[in-house]
Amino acid sequence: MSESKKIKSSEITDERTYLNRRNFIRTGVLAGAAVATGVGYRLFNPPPPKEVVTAEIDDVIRSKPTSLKDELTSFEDITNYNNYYEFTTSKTGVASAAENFVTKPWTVSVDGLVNKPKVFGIEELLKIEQEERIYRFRCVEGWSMVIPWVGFPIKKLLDKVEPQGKAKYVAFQTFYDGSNPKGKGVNLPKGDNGMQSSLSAGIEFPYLEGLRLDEALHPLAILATGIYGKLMPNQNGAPIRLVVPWKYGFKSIKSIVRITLTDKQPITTWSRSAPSEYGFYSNVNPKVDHPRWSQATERRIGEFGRRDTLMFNGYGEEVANLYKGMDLSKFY
Ligand SMILES: Nc1nc2c(c(=O)[nH]1)N[C@H]1C(S)=C(S)[C@@H](COP(=O)(O)O)O[C@H]1N2
Ligand SMILES: [Mo]
Repeated sequence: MSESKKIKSSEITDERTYLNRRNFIRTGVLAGAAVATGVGYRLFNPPPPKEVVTAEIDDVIRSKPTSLKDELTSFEDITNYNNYYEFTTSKTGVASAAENFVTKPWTVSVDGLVNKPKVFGIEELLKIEQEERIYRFRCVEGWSMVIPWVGFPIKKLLDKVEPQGKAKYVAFQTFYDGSNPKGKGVNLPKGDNGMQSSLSAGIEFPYLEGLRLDEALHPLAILATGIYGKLMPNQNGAPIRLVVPWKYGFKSIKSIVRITLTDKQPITTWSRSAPSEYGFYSNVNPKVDHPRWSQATERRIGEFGRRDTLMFNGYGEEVANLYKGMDLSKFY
């Protein structure tokens, strides 16, 4: 039995709002109701997913052995305890639900306030020098992992398109083929990839995220193409996803198809869904509690007991200067 399966549902909080949960129950969507009750959570868990088979990435520049002392979370836990609402809201069910997700061919459009907008094929992005980055990963729900990502600083991609002086923000968008992207609550049939409707997931799709341009240009912010030296498994956001280690996990948007430079703060999925619970910044902060639970401690997957949550997830020395003079309880 993997460590992740030992986690009791009563120990995990859920990113969705109470309001959303009630909607699920009222509309009789089983998956939603299952998560809401806690008991049902286990009841509706699908059988354990098959092991992920994915290709090795060649020529990864290994991170320095000293980069992080924490023990790595196992490949099994990283690939079988996921949040990817387009597929399912059951964390242990994402791996099997995303099994048939087709991520080849794949393109990422980089556009907006740039001098050289371009549609990049994934092959081209995989030719950018790939580095291993071992980062702590902290979900807003109160669990954490240590993940050996493979990827490259977003800056390397943004440099290619030459952001204009007016560009202040970067908006990211996830692939979506599950239902009508325009209509919240429009429950159209599933696409071929096995994604579900916004209605059953409880958040609007396509999933949107954003960063301030200076955050995106920070050397710790990466576009990840793999984990443990292998190409990104579907459930972790194949073929390319964002990783911003000092922010809560929901900022790390998966399966990116579009990156747009803008002069206005972009709409982001979770803050649109529950503005009082999720802000644009979402920096890990043990002193600013979520309205429904404390953020002071966290449960490291694979460990027993809880650890203290670190300011900026332990990356304060590198990133605190990005937020100088900002009241972080206001800009949460
Ligand atoms: N497109 C998309 N990206 C997403 C999510 C999602 O549901 N859809 N979930 C987010 C949340 S809440 C977390 S904690 C991380 C989980 O990443 P992991 O499954 O690789 O650990 O992905 C983030 N990115
Ligand atoms: Mo999360």
